[in-house]
Amino acid sequence: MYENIKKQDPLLHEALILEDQRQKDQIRLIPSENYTSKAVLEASGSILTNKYSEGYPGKRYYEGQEHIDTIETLACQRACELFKVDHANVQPYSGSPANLAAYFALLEPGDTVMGLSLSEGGHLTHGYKLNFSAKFFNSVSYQVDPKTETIDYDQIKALALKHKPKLIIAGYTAYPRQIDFKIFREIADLVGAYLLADISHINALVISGDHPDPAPYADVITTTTHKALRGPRGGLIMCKKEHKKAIDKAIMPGLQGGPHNHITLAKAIAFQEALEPDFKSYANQIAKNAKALSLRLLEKDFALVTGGTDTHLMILNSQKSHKLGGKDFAKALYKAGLVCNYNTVPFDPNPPMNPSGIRIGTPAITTLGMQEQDMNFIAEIIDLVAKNPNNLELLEKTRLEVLDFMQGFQSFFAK
Ligand code: DSN
Repeated sequence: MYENIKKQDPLLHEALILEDQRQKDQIRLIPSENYTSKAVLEASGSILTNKYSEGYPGKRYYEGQEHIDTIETLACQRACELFKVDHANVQPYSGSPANLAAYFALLEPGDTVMGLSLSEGGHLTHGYKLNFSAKFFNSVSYQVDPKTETIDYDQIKALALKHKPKLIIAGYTAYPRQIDFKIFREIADLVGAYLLADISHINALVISGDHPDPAPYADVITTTTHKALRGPRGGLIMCKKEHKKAIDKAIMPGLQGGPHNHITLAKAIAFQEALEPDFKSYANQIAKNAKALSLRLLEKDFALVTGGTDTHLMILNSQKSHKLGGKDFAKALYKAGLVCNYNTVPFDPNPPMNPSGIRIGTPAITTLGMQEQDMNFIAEIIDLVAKNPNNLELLEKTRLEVLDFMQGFQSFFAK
């Protein structure tokens, strides 16, 4: 594998091979990560990286676009079919540029935007103080209900009436419950705001029907194309037809230059994969696995933010359940062969670099074929590590057990 890199640059080749093996050996629970198909990988590494294509199909500034136009047009058509939207722009380099383009298309600098605060599960681009979304716009953050830790629609309505935002953002990075896009639409209409649904995390669940669909309600929908959707690293922006012109203009020339054609090809391939019936079974299984894992963890007295999950992810407040900070917990889990990220919990007294919890999710392990019964093993390991985070001998013994367990899930890589 990677023979040309090996010949040309052995140092980098070694790092690449080690990472390849790591992804096969460990139980990867970071909810935004996954394993793409070989076709998506091939497309991402294809010769399309050699071509410049500023503009849109039929309207480019460079010659030699006949094949690129075919690919981009197909990618857009497949995205529209997949998410049942009027218009799709497949050029955003990732989720953050897609969100920035939505802002540029709908707002003027200084306008008020309302999103969930970062520490409760919102994204940086939803109004975090150090991000463009708060530097160029007036950011008013809503928070979850302190008791239930769930979205507080009454609070959002009250804040909207007070601050009259021009844009309300629904969709999160670290929130384990379903979003009611209909209520968001009603609140937005009450104050004349646009509604942006960022479905980066729940993209696959929206496709399978395991999460409510924002398409009937949102003006603009953004998503990354990786995560549960299992495409290449990239972004996608979709909208109602009345916003088509503004969205396309915001991406190019507003924000980006040449689209990454190799990634457009990979997106088109991933969208077709997601249109196949077995994608729905995969997404259903993500939700079933998350539910099973959450129930096992609750039986073991873990404190789950909101009391559980009905999506693909959950947040464990390890500070509360085990007096163990999220960073120390994640590092101990890593030594035992489980990979997750540390995460703030609602109203966290601790800072993001050393927060009170961890975030875990099931997309990647579901791609490998794990099912509900496999969640028992994972819950046992998480429990063992939470109780013995400093027992290096035990963590190493556990890592070897995880390695052995993972041998049962290697057939995906042979496909
Ligand atoms: N950084 C991504 C995640 O891990 O959820 C969100 O952009």
